Amino acid sequence: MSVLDEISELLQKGKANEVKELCQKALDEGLGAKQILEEGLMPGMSIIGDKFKKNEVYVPEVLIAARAMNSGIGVLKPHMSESDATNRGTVVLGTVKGDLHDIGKNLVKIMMEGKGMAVVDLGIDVSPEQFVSAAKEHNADIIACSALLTTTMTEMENVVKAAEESGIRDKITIMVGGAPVTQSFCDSIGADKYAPDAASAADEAIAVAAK
Ligand code: B1M
Repeated sequence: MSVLDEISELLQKGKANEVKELCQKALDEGLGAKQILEEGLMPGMSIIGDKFKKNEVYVPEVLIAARAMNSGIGVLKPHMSESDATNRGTVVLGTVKGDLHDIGKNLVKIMMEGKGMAVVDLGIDVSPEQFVSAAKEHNADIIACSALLTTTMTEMENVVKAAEESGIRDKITIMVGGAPVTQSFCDSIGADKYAPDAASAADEAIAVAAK
């Protein structure tokens, strides 16, 4: 079994320490952080997601798998930064109100910081008002919203409305993403940018801030 398959297996079993050690081993063997993420950690989490859907595993198993994924990401993080560039723009980032999923959001943060952006991470369950007030406080270029649930992605429209009501809409780019979010959903709620994954979110953010 390859080290990447082992990482996937151990992540599914929720073995946080072993996942951490194997991610380090894979790096030591010369594998890239991106490859370890995309071919080890993410496939493991995807299998857990499928099992969760079929009721073959339940919330506790998913939580310990998520913890193992986060411990692996922690080891990879220093190797995912492309540069130590100075501030290339400011992003206010969070998972929308009612939504507790943060692994994808954390990856977006890592990728954006890796490109030299300043990221104000508001965490999970972030209300539209919190997004807007943090954007004002930090004079942000971008509000970036993550959602993993079809029931919470609708909160993104409230973020757009809150930005309009507070008078900052013309000065801020609103970016949306997360598994259920699509370009057409982005267009339908009047947001500005959609990104399908963390790396493209960072590319889009750099392009926006450079304008
Ligand atoms: Co949840 N969950 N979950 N869950 N969970 C999903 C999302 C689900 C698809 C599982 C399923 O049924 N197959 C399903 C949603 C169904 C739907 O709405 N269509 C679901 C459900 C139903 C629930 C609960 C309601 C379950 C329950 O309690 N009955 C509950 C809701 C809690 C809440 O939020 N209020 C719940 C709870 C949980 C846990 C707490 C147990 C845990 C979260 C732990 C954590 O995040 N710290 C959890 C997990 C881990 C998952 C799955 C298994 C994995 C999600 C994940 O982290 N993926 C997920 C199934 C799945 O996705 N296969 C599932 C890995 C991550 C890297 O991917 O977040 O998609 P993702 O991020 C991607 C892109 O989407 C993108 O970049 C990343 C990759 O580069 N991206 C952006 C993300 N944000 C972006 C923002 C951007 C741009 C790109 O711009 C701003």
